[in-house]
Amino acid sequence: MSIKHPEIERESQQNPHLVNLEVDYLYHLGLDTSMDLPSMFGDVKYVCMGGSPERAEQFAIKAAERLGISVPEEGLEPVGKTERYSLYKVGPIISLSHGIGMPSASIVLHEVTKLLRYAGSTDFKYIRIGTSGGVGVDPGEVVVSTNVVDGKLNPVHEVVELGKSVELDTALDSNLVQSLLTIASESDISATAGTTMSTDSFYAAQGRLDGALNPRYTETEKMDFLQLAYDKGVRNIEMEAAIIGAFCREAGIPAAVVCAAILNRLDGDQVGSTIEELEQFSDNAQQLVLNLISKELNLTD
Ligand code: R2B
Ligand code: URA
Repeated sequence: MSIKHPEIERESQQNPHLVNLEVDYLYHLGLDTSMDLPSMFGDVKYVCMGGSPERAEQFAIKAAERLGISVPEEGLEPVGKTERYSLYKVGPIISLSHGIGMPSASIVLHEVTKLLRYAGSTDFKYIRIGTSGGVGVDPGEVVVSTNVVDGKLNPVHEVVELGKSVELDTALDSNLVQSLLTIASESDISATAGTTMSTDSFYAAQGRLDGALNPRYTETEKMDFLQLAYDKGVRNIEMEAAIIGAFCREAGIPAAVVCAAILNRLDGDQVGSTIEELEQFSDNAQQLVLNLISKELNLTD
């Protein structure tokens, strides 16, 4: 007997091959379509994701507080398996870790999107809440990405499929970006709008001089590049925004990226902030997104 895929039947642009699967195993999440996904996830409206499992849990707890959902003393239980990613469900919010880098983020984007479609969820949005290196932006500042460029400063994410290179548009959802900037302007969270550069490494691709290998560039070339990026509007550098923009655009899901700057790359390469400072930086970005969600859900503080 083949399973029912209501969302896929309705939206012809979705992957038509999935209807041939008896059970779709969302392998990295440890969930599959033999489970009652509609009752587990049918009400989801926001997928909030960041790199680390700890931050996914912290955000889930903060979201529960905002929504007035009590958190058991022993903490929140992740749903599915936690070998690769951690997924928490709090009311209409999924809080999810995506790991480091685009390959890791790409896998979980596919699986969480199939999950929500199988669950029959509608009108959901994806927001990455992450960390980044600021460019001319001080540590603690929240950068709301207006657009995303790759390491060559082009607004594309390049993928290789069947031996051929394909360039995907990384544009984010302008309404969601604008809503976040409006919310930021109404709060005391210090936020900057700017272009985000997404790269495939933390070290050379971000022009660092503190990796294990002898850089192929000089300090002057590094600073010239960072200044060029700044002049073109880049305000932070991280490692996932491009795949989030490209994937969500193709999938028709509104997406935004909100990252705390944890250092200013015009001042150096090392992240020297304390754990407490880093927690505060992440909290700034998380609170901004929670403010947006509270407003959209008409929650009073
Ligand atoms: C920001 O921080 C991580 C690297 O430290 C990476 O996931 C990113 O985008
Ligand atoms: N994450 C990055 O990818 N780069 C930084 O500089 C800081 C966080």
